[in-house]
Amino acid sequence: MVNPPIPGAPNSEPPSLEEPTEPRGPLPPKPDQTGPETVTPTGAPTGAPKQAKGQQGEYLTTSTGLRLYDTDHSLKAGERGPTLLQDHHLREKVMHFDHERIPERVVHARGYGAHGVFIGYGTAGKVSKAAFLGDGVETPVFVRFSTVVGSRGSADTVRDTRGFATKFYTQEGNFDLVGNNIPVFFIQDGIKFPDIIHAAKPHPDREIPQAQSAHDTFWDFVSTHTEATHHVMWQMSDRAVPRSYRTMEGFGVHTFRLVDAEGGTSLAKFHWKPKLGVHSLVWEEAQMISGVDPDFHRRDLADAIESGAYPQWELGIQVFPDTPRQTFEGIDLLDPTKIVPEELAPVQPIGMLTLNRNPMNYFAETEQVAFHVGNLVPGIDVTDDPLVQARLFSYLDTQLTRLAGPNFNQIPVNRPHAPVNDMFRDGFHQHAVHAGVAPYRPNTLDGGNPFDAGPEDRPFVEVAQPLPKAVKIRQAPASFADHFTQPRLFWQSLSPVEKEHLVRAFTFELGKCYEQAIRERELMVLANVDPVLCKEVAQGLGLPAPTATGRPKKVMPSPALSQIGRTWPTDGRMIGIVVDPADLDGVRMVRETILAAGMVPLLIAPTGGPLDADSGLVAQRTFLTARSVEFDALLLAGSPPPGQDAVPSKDAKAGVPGDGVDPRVVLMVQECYRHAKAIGAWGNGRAALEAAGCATGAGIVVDDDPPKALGKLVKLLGAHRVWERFPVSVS
Ligand code: HDE
Repeated sequence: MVNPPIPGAPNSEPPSLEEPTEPRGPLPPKPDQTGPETVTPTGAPTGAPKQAKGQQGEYLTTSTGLRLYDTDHSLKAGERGPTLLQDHHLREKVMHFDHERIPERVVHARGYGAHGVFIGYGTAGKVSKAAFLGDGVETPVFVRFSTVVGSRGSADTVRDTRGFATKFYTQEGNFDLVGNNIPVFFIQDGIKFPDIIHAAKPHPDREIPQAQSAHDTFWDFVSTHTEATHHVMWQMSDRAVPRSYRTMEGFGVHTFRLVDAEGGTSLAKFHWKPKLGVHSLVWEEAQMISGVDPDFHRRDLADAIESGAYPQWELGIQVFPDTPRQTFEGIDLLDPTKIVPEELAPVQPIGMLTLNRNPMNYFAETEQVAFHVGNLVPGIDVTDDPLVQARLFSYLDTQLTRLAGPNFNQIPVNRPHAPVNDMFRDGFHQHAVHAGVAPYRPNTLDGGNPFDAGPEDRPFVEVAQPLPKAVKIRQAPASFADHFTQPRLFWQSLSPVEKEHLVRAFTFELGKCYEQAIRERELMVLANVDPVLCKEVAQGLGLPAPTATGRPKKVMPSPALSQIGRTWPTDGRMIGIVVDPADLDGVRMVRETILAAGMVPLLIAPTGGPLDADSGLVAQRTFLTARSVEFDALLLAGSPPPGQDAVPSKDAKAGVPGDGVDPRVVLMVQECYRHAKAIGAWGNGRAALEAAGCATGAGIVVDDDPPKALGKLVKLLGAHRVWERFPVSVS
């Protein structure tokens, strides 16, 4: 189809050649308005449907639909003259651009979302009448993962709590489960939220550090406000540096009240369990990724979904009897700084979440999604946990400013899939054209519509919860006062290597504080958690370890809190392959096996481009663009070059690059080694191991047969890291 000429437009005449960037006539429209075929990180086509690329049609228009012939030049009084105020297109274009940004979220500003589906198992039926939990019921969802403290442009892999917010578009209205990847919170009462966030955000004078808790104001607050201790323990643990959103647990944190079909109630805590297991980065790796690939987590999620490796989480609940005391085994269920160990109340699976579609537009969907803990459905209610009570106010309130007015539920990503009949009218950005004259009740003019739902119509009815005889008071219950028993439970449940990471994290963060008094005060807190933890951190800081002020209660460790010691599926894991051009057959074989197993091979070569004329193999990374932190494991290819031994000479000195081993490969091997990653080699690939000083030891696998070397490597990958490589001093 050829574009019709626009009468009167300057470009309908041949343009003058004097101006270097002359106005250009409209290009012939593209009949197919879809984007390019999508490819996986490996470069293979995914077969995923092409996304629409064009906007509203063939011609560029103004926002009111007027066709434009030129958007590259403003209207001027002559070629060299001033711009005319009359240029309505210039003014509209710049005005709209000036207002493209909306305020970022005050917390959880950096996030990444995906669409998916939730399928109920029906197993929750005996405790909740929520229809979306029914057997085989499919509910569309939108999930947004986030960091808490950093700005929207900060890095993904900072040490922080992660948000895990899910919007279920159920047939009974939207249900939002706005949770985190840590099951407890810093504070017990919502009135302290501004305090903890002000303390965690960058210092107000210089606005540094960005997206970090390693600074004085954070530690000043948490060392004096000891109810934060349990959360701080999790935040200093490996949980706060997840390997991927796909390998993170999620928690509803608060206790919810479930209502069954007969009106019976139970208390419950929600858990998301990732199918791929819970895995983390090591701290040095996380820091390096912040520079090398600040978008590491969002890229990982989008790539996995695009390549069809859909991430999955099972939703589970811990159920407790709804007793007047609202405690379980002595644990106050209204205290959001407490968990109930899974060994005391097992997590019962109730449904499966699958993320299977990337957003088409980041701003429209991920940025504009508005979660709210008050978005509930029949069968799920909130409790009197003072933290969730404050949240019930905050989310609506913040959306008013962030999304500029009260009609944010009309934005496509927020729109319920259930019919809406709300009698709310007008306001900024009203998109509905409401019929009728009587948006009030009672009315006769609209025939009395809409009507109250009767009991058989499944309305949301708050649980008629009897209240204890009480007086108005600004005070927490006595059971909220124990700030150290559960942090100790967490510490004692970790494996030695996880304990060591936790000690290092405390030592690192406190080591970044300027105020000596803050470090000393936090050591006092740690003394009340566990003397070994306190001693180890004190040693790292070069300070004396204080003794506890209280008498520690005995705890029963909860093995479920440790993420180490199990093996997990390896789907979607990245295996870097340092290519040897002399053995492309071996490389091809290994690459195909990796792909067939649902993992992702990344070929690394000295330079980019095809590896040879006819193998079809292409370098995806070069020694310049690759960095070890991108991979979960590393394979070093290499048949012996003609006339040479596969095994390097005995004279090669550990740590000194041998002949022909590029120093960047040596660095890659050394970093993988330091980060406890499995490393494999075949043939002359051994030379790189030798040159890096990593030829032997736990997690180093060598075989002359490439598939065998890969097989051994993948076996190690199931456990995520090779911690046996390093002796652990903390126990
Ligand atoms: Fe939030 N929180 N929060 N929060 N929260 C927000 O809402 C707030 C809390 C959580 O991806 C804000 O839309 C208060 C606990 C997530 O869009 C804001 C309190 C948990 C997200 C807000 C809490 C969370 C938010 C900022 C103390 C875990 C990101 C922007 C009473 C269970 C949602 C927004 C998304 C976002 C307030 C405590 C999770 C300001 C006042 C506890 C995952 O309304």
